[in-house]
Amino acid sequence: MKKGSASTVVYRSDYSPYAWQLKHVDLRFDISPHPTRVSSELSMKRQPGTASGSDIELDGQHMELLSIMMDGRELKPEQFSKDADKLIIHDAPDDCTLNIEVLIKPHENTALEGMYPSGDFLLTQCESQGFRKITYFPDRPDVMTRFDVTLCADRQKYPVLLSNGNAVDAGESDNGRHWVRWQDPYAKPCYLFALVAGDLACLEDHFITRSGRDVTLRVFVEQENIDRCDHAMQSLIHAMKWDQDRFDLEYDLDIYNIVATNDFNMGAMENKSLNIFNSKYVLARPDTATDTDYQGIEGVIGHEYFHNWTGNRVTCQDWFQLTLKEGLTVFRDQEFSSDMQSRAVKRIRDVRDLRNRQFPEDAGPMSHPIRPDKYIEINNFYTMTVYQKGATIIRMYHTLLGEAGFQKGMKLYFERHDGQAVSCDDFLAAMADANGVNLEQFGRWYGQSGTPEVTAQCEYDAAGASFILHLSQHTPATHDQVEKQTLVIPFAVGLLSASGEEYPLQLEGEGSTSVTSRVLLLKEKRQSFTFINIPQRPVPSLLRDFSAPVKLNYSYSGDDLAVLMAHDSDAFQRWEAAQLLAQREILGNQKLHATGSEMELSQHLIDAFRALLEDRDTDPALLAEAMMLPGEDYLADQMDVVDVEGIHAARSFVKSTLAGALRSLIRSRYDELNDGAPYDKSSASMARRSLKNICLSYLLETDGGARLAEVQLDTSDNMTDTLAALCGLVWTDAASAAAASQAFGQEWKDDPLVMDKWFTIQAVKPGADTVKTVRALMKHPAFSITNPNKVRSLIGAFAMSNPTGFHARDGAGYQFHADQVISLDELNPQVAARMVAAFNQWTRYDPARRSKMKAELERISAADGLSPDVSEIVHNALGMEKTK
Ligand code: 0A1
Ligand code: ZN
Repeated sequence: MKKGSASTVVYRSDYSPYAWQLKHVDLRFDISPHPTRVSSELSMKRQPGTASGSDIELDGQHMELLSIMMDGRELKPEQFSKDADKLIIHDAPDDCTLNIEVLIKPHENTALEGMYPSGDFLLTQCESQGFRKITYFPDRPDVMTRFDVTLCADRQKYPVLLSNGNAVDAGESDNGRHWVRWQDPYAKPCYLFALVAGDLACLEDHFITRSGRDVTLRVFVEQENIDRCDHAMQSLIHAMKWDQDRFDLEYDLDIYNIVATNDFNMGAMENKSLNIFNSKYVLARPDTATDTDYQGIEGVIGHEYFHNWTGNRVTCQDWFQLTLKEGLTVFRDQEFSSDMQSRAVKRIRDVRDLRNRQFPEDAGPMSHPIRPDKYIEINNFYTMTVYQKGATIIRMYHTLLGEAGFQKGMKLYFERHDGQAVSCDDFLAAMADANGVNLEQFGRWYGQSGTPEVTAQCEYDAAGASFILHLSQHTPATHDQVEKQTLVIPFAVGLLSASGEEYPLQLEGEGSTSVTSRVLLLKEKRQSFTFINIPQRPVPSLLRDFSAPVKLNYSYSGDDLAVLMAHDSDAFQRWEAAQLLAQREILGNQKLHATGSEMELSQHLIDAFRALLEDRDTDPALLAEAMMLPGEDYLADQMDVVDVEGIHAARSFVKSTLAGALRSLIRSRYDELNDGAPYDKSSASMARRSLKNICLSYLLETDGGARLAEVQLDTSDNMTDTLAALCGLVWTDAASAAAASQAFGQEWKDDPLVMDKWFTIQAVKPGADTVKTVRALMKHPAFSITNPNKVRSLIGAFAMSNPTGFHARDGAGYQFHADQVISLDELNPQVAARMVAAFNQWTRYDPARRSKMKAELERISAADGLSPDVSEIVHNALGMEKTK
């Protein structure tokens, strides 16, 4: 599919309401593989008091207009005008009915937006602006209406016909065709519309809501996958119950359908009562899916379900408000996963993700506030910033107001806005009004981009037994915004004695307290907090639980970190201390490597890791997180000019030296965890597997490690253990790696999701040669450039998760990647735009790499007919040089 029309900038400040009310829409789809005929009936009424004239403006792209009627009469050519994006009907009466017929060609749609094929079935994806590729319509989230939908198709080829709401009627028609009529009683914007037509199998279950509604739950998949739906179904049931218990929110229809597809641009989509999922977030069987997959399914099923209230019942006024539904719903899914699994482990993973991916985004060419002020292509704004940073802003409301205050705010938000399309300001107002607090300054988080830096300094007065914490904040200028304001930063702290006891935190002027953790509010540029009755110089535990999305500047001593790692009552802080120790060690060695000196490992880190390995009290999943060294990208982010090879060499050195020094301890922990117990998916078992496999990854750095991995590979009864062993063999270049990898590829050649893993293992193997493997794998029969999962697992993994491969000195990685972006853009601009972002950090590298990346960006930018999606990102990336 050829891309859209010319790039125009859309500004948040230009918002104005739609001039018409859409009272009702009736749609009929005559589905056939080639053109599908879409007939619509729109009942329109002019909004009283709107200034605009009597034109009705509808969006529409890539379709053939067959006919338009107004109030039963065919429109004459002079009564409407049409271009590549819009249909304008002139001089419409204040109340009118439009009947429009169009033809669309789902089978030519490779962009996977609008209506498109997947395997033998057909489906739609409308968020954010895909409905305009289905029929002419006011395609904006603030136009909400009730949809009646009739689907008509060949019964044999498309026995299952699904849309939103309730199936109210069905029947047979001529030529072996049948039809089903769906009615959604809730008004919704068109981005929540969906249809699915195909021969799908389904798993069915029920959930009785708190008030007694019996909801039929169905998970639809291609026939061969019917044995992989149980976990998704259980996750859905858990999510429905959790939302009642924790948020007092109940499901509002009698049907909840989920459909899994192999062809999807994103993770999943919350269409009203007809969620459509990337099969990666539905299908799981112990032998095909890892523990991470199982957890991902639970999280994404929860996320889409939670959207039913935060997104669907209350939606966004315009796409600038995307974080209204996404930040809030990510917060809700994070809380759900925390309540289902380990809260501390979930928090660590979320923070790691934010730091590794959102912080660089916010410091790069696509930097934007969680509520952006302008965009060219809205699809480029489904970002880590809008989603993950957005969720941390919601988490800060929660920290400031407490669970009860937060829930009071949510209640008022729904009381005020159920059934409406609203803004982030409305959410803030509900939180503020429900709690009688002023959140005006807090609201700046919505409009300010960049990662704030908080600098801490400590002063201890032994004579007065007081401890002063000086805090200051500064947000560096970003590509999109130079002037920055002072924010409200909730800063959680604790104070520990040298032996690890936590002191009660009494601020000067306050009465005594037993509280040992508290949240300070940093609202000014600088503020000092004096704690009294602190008998010894304490070890400060700062920014506990990562209470705000900031970078903390504080130089803990090695001894301080050892105290925090061993004793902090906040598990997140113990992990953080371990990470800081490891980070220092790796970056110190990178410097040695850069000057050609011998690398060395301090006893500090060895002792710290020994303590982790000897710890039999802590959750093994937490220990595993602590043993995971900071990633190369995160380390790169700590440097002014990234030293690709140096970071890799230093990190590898630290890992293998630790492995050598602690080998027998690691081995005994591995043996103890590798107890031959059959697989189960409980959190406790997952935790044990995660520690076991981290131990294996260290043992693979030592003699005999490969043998252990080979045995694990042979005896494994689950994909987590299998993949850990295979990755280990491939990445350490074990003698058996090639044969093991080939056997795996052969065994799973017909399983798309497992093959994605196989592509990724090979794509992220460190080293400048990997680009050749990736190029060769693109010819593998299981690879397809039109399938987003394949593109992400091979090309995306190489460019985003293989620094020594992608940044190979000769520029071969860059050139390969640019070639792929250019050819992908012809097919699927959304995915191409995600891929091109691999170049976004180009100005952070040495001059030779910079000029090679820049040349590739320029080559992409000059490509014929570039989509607005890719062009917006490339344009910003190239603009980065000016700000350096
Ligand atoms: N709203 C979905 C994500 C999503 C966004 C855009 C899509 O197509 C362009 C598809 C899905 C969610 O947050 O899960
Ligand atoms: Zn979402």
